[in-house]
Amino acid sequence: MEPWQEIRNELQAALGSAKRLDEVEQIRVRFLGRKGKITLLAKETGFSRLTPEDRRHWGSQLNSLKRWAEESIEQALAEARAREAARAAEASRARLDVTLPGIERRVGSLHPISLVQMELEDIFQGMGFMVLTGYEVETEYYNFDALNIPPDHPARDMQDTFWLDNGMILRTHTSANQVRALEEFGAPLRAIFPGRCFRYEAMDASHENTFYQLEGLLVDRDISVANLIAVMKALLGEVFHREVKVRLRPGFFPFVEPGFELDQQCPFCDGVGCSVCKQSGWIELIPCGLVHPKVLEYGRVDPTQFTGFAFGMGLTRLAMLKFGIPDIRLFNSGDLRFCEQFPVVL
Ligand code: FA5
Repeated sequence: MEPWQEIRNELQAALGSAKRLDEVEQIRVRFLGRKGKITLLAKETGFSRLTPEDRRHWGSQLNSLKRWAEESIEQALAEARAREAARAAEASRARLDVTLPGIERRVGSLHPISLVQMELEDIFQGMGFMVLTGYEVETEYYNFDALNIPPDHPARDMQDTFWLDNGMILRTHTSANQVRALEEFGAPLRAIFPGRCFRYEAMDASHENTFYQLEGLLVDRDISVANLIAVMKALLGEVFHREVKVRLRPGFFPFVEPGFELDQQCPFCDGVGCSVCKQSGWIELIPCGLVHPKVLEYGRVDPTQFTGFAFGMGLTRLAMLKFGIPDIRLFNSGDLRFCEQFPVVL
């Protein structure tokens, strides 16, 4: 066998069994180093003693052997390097560095309106009320007509309405659920309707065009104003964690008769007078009244057998009072710094 063929076989076998980078490096030195087999073969050939023809033959064989050896070793080195990089990556994945700083997990918080809504739902469910949400996009019928507010009634102007192209409206109040609930469940009935309402209004610190109300409806036999006051007092006592003084003033809403505005003694100054209650000692809180017989009839409930009360509190305004929030526009601002200030209760 020609010597270059022997060296080729030997190098191939050596590379085949070398896996690590340093092993391949050693092979490179063994074959191509200063005293490597290929280098020595070239030196020891004694070209001057060869015939010109043999010299050409040996020269070209030696050159091609050297090129082949260099390429093969280079490729083996690259493969060994890639294998070692993969091994190192695997090892660093498997290693746990307990000195690294932890990854901060941000805990979300509930919107203050959600907090108040959840609290009220709990209180009312404890008094046997069911929770119904209804529809934000409503018909004119349930929002107005079925509540004893016919098209030409001036009370429609009390609530500026967003009209949709298809004749539907964005509900202006949660009272829109009253007749829906009566139709569906009949009497006796205890239900609350928390939800978002919309009014085409100019915005300021206490008026939003998108705000939340929580409506309550209780229909049963022999329900009177005394029942209404008792439920309202129980509710406010739970929300403000103490006994709350209330008073009723006459109020007008076509769907209740008689109608009232329920005021709460100012929880910030105990009725003495402060900036929150504008020195009056009272805060106007919950419009309410006894359900108008016509509304019961629209809901297919016999007004000679049943009476009821209804109230429609501003959930957004209640949240302002409870948390001392000075500007209603903060609620819809989407500013996380605002939401993060409220305790997470789950
Ligand atoms: C009503 O919407 C009646 N449906 C309430 C009612 C229900 C009366 C059942 C009788 C029986 P009023 O328009 O006053 O009433 O609104 C009720 C509450 O919603 C207000 O007291 C206030 O807290 C809140 N509210 C009304 N308009 C806005 C507004 N633009 N921004 C924030 N809160 C508002």
